[in-house]
Amino acid sequence: MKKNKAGFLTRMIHAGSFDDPWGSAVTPIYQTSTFAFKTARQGAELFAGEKKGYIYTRIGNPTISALEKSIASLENGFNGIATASGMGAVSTIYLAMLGKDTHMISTASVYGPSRGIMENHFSRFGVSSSYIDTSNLEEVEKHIRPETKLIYLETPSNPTMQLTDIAGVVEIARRYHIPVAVDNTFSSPYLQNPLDFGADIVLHSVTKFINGHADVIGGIIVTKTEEMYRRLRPVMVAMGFNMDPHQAFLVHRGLKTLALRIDKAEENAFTIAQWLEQHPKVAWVKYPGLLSHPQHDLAKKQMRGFGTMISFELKGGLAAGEKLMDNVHLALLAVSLGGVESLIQHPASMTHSSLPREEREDAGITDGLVRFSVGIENVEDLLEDLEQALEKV
Ligand code: LCS
Repeated sequence: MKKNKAGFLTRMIHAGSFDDPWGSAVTPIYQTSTFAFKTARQGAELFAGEKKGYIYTRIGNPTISALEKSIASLENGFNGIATASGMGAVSTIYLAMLGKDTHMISTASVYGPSRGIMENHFSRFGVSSSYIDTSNLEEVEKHIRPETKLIYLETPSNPTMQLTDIAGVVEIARRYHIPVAVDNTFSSPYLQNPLDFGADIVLHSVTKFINGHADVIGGIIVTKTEEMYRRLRPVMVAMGFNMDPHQAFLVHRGLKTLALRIDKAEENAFTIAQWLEQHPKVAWVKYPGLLSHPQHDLAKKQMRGFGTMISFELKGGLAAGEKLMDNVHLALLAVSLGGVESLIQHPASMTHSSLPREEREDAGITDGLVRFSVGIENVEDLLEDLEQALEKV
């Protein structure tokens, strides 16, 4: 059987692995910075791209390649480009696709620094951007300019849980020949495959669901075509945004239980979202699985599940939210998400604090919004913990 044609779980375990001469069951860690050439001619051929092989770990490494191939298979893409962090993946895409006097359209409520580096740094080099409500397709088309060279989506978005219709945006973008990149961190390849909806590039902070154990920082880009891969990869290599072999080994190990972890955490998240929605002290809950989510139907169409991330606001706003966060004991009060352990945090003062208040509010990130990344603990324990903390509010 061709491994790339197998089911998701089979590919999650086997895709990307290669036949190790010693029969190693998992891809070994090639902890080396450089690779010896057999002859000067072979070295020259590798540099010229005439032969396949490894030269230097910033350019490529077998442990990293195995992870890249494996995630590319799960995203139904051509190949992967692993990076030192999720922000390394974001930066590689911006650098490769944009330049002086070009323009980017992006989802307003993306992860704070994805917007921060554009507005604070790329802007210094003459790149302009429009952060808009990409869930509104008319808005997307309205903001396209002749110099628009990238549409960058995050769906569901961090932390508002807003969805963008990927196929809808792609349909517009194609008419203007603009590539579309999608940050798929919140869904992971298990719940959503943006390339299947026509996107050109998908990226992840593998720090989150793909690694899943809150012990590694990393990122990855997967492209739909070889041409796009050849455009992005040299930028990652030249900028030194590469992943490290040991990092790749850990991420690959975590990846092998991705679906199992998400299934359990999602079951917990569904229960918690419904429970919060009924709670008298809760003003609103955003979870794509709830009928009250404004894009519940789009979630059913575009995603294979509703994920493990919940945003909510208490009736008492920020003061009440702070009281809650100070009193939960089981969920850690910490940023990041997508791990086996539950985490709770306050985007306005933490993950999205780099954005001016006006931009945050525009994007729907209210001061009272609390974000909950649901883990795989016993759901009764998580509920009991939330209940006792809410009693103190
Ligand atoms: N994209 C999304 C959607 C993210 O949530 C993050 C990090 C990144 C990119 C950047 O990835 P990193 O460089 O951290 O691997 N999100 C975080 C969050 O919500 N809390 O802490 C980090």
